[in-house]
Amino acid sequence: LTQDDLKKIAAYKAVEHVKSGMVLGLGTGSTAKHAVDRIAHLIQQGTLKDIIGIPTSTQTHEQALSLNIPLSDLDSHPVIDLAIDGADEVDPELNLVKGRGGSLLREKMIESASKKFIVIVDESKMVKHIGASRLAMPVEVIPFCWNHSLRRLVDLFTDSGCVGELRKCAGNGEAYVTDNGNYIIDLYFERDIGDLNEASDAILRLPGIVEHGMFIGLASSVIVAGVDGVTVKTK
Ligand code: DER
Repeated sequence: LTQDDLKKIAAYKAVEHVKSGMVLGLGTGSTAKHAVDRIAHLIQQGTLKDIIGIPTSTQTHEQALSLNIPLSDLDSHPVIDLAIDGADEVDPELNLVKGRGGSLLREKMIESASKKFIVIVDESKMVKHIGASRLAMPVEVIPFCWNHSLRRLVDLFTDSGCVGELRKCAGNGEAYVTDNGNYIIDLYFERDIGDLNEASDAILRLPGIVEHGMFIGLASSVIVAGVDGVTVKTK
């Protein structure tokens, strides 16, 4: 079983919770892609009817459009029945780090407006503490004086050995620009950042900061696909 097989298994399991008539939050990333594919297949088969998809990124919008999933947005559907999305990290309390694909802001807007939010991951995403791995914790910032924002973010977490860097596009080394026209500062911590809510509040109080990639208490359940099988974690 490849990692992508595991992602597909978790995605298909989550789509079993989709019922006809639902308004669905459609996630972003390589795992959520499988869920969107599966939903489209079931609509095409006639198994699922009257589905409306709310995409969490332009990337997912394009995928869903090409698969003929009827689409709308949060303005038309302020309450969503079910959102299905991946995550970069999941801790034992089902708190998440998301945003390594750059879509954290729209994902958080849609997933926090969803009655149910099912997270789909392969087992490699499970961690003891989020924000304490070598991997990035993304923060979306306005482009204006981004370096000032970077410095203020790093200063919040000096005790955790924090470094920050402006996310660049792979190809041309230009600053990565989100769907919302903002930049992303990736924060890296050497040590645990402690209470997540305190860290979240401190980050969001800084002027110029739009949103961060910690999804605290948002997930209803997490479907984890591993080589030994699939487990469903609920709070
Ligand atoms: O960037 C994101 O928020 C994605 O959902 C990410 O968290 C998961 O992407 P993956 O399924 O490709 O690992």
